[in-house]
Amino acid sequence: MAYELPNLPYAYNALEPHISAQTLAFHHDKHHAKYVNTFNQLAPDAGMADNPIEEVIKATYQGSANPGPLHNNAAQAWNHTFYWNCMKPGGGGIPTGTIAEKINSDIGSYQEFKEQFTKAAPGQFGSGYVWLVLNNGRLEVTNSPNAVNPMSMGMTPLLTMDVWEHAYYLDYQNARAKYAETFVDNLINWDYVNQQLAAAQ
Ligand code: MN3
Repeated sequence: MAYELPNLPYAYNALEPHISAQTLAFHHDKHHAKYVNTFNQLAPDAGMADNPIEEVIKATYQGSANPGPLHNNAAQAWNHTFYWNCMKPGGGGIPTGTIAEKINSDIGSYQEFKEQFTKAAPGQFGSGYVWLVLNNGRLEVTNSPNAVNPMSMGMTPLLTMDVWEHAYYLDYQNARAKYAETFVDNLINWDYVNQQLAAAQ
């Protein structure tokens, strides 16, 4: 039961001018495809070809920032599928629905969420991700190195932003903070985040 590379949920140019078609084509067709292929090559040797990918991610996490190739490629396969769904054309800005109320009650305000999320991006040294997670029922903004996914620590991911350079360098060069601000203002698919929150509660 191989993990399949999903199609992007929108056209390559759908997120322009914020993320270019060139970035999405390289990111999905080359980077994400490679992680999926490598995961599918490694899983059978580890006797995990038939396990759900979330199980592989949690079972192979050793509390390390770099738990090894099976973990890294499983997590990267999952993380990218999740990241594509966390964005949409015309997204971002102040959310509606349950997530809006929960941001206000757990984080304080949308402005405070935006501040924490955009600060976490340059705060992640090297490659990694910024996340909005459910941790013991409360929303938290967190970041992680390399491929690490908060599900390995028992949290539920609700939203992620890839802050590996391949996610933004063609469009923003070294300006990771500008990419993060654009992500929050113009790209977040709050409908999808609301779905993740509903599924988790
Ligand atoms: Mn990436």
